[in-house]
Amino acid sequence: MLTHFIGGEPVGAGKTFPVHDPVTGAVISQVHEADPEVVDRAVRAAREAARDWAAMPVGERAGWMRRLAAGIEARFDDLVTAEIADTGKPLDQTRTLDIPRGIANFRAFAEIAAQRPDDAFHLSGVLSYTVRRPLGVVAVIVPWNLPFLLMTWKLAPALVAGNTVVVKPSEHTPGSAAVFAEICADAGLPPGVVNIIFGYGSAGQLLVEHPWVDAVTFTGSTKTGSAIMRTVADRVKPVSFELGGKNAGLVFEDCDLDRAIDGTVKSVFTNGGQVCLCTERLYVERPIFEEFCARLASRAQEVEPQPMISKEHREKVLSYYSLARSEGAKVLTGGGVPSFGDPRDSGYFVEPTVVTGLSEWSRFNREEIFGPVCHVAPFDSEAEAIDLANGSEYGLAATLWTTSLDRAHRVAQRLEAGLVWVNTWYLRDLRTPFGGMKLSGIGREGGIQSLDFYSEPTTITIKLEQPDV
Ligand code: 6OD
Repeated sequence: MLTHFIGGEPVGAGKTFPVHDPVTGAVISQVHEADPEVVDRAVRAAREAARDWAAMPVGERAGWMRRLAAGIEARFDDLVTAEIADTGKPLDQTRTLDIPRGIANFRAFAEIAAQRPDDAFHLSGVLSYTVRRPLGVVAVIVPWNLPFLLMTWKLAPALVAGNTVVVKPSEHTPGSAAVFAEICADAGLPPGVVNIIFGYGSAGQLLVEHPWVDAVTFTGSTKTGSAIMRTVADRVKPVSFELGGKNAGLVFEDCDLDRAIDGTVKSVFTNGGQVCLCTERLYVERPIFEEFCARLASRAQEVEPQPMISKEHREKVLSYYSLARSEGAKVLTGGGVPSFGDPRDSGYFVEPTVVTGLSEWSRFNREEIFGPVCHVAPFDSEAEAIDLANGSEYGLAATLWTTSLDRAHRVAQRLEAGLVWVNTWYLRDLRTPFGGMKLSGIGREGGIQSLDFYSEPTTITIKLEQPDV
C-alpha cells in the first residue's frame, strides 16, 4: 500500500485506488487517494517549511541536492524496479535514461544554482542590482510517461531555488515517487520541504487551486494545461507548462540515410512513442522517399512493442489507427495489436505503426497521438519542408537530418519549435532552455531558465553620492 508523504511522515488516509501493470493488466499496488483534507495538510506542511528553507544559503541547499542525488544512487535498483512495474518500460532504458537523469537533475541544478551570480547595473552614479527570492510553495504535477525523470527535473530547480513543494504524480505511476519519499526521509531532509500526494486529476485540481500554492509546474496534455491555467487565473499564479506535441522530422536527400533511419526509429518508437518529443510527422525529400518508407517500415517490424500506460490510452491510440484507415491512409506496417501467446495478451500493447498517404489536414496529422506511430510524406524543396513542419498548432520539438552544415543552421532557425535536434534526437544538455511554442507550452525550464521560473527578482536601486570613477 503506497501512502502520501507529508511533513516528513508517511500519511495513509482516505480511499485507495489500484495501479495496473501495463504489461499484463494485473493490479500491482493499492495507493491512498488524496482528499481535500490531505491536500490541505500537504500544502500546510510545505508552507510551514518554506521560511527556513528559503532562508538557508543556496550553497547549503545545493548540498541537500547532492545528498538526494547520492540517495538516488543508493536506491537505484529499487527505483528501476518501481518505475518498470508501473510503466512496463524496458530495463535498459530505465537503467540508462530514467533513473540516471534523476541523479543528473539534482547534481546539475546544485551546480547551476550555486554558481549563479546576481545581476548588477551601473549607470552615472546609479547602482541597481537584483536579488532573487523563491516563489514559496510550488505544485509539481508529473505525468506518467517519464515519471522519475520529470519529477526530478522540476523538483531539483524548485528546491535549490528555495521553494518547498507538493508533488502530485500521475495515478498510473506512483511507485518511483514513493521510493523517492523514503530517500528524502532517510537523507533527513527537513520535514515539509518535499511533500508527495497521490491521486487522480481531481487531487491535482485541489492542489493547484489551493490559495497557499504559489506556482504550478506541469508537464502533460495541452487540455489539462489549459484547465490549470483557468483554475489559477484568478490568483495570477505563475505557471510553467510543457504540453503536447506533433513533432516533425525533416529528412533531406543529402542526409546520411543509415543514421537518419536509426535516429528516426528512436524518435518515433522510444518508450512506445509516449514521449512528448517523439516524432509523429515525417517529411522526406522525394528522391529518397520510397527507400526511406520501405526501410523505416522494415525497421519498425523489428521494434519490440511496448505497452501503452493504460487501457484507456491504448484505446485512444488504436482509435487513431482506425482513423488513419478511415481517412484513407496506406498502412506500411502495424496498425493493430500484437499477439504474444502469453500474459502480455492481457496487457496494453499496440503495434509499432508507419502510415503514409494522408493530407496535412487530416485529423491524424494534426492531433497528438502519443503512441508508436508516424505518418510519412514527401516534399520537393527546402521551403516546402519548412512550411510543412511549421503547419501545426504545436511547436515543441523537431528533428533535421542533413549533412549540409549551411542547411542545418538555415532550416533549424526557421522551424517553429522550442527544440531542434540536427542528426540526433533527445540529446540533452541540462543547462539549455527546454520547452515549446504555440500549443506546446508556456515558458522554458532548464539551466538558468528553471531558476528564473522558480524565483523572482527584486531590483534594488541606489543613488550614489560620489561621482563615477
Ligand atoms: O528531458 C527533459 O528534461 C524533459 N523535460 C523531457 C520531457 C519529455 C516529455 O515527455
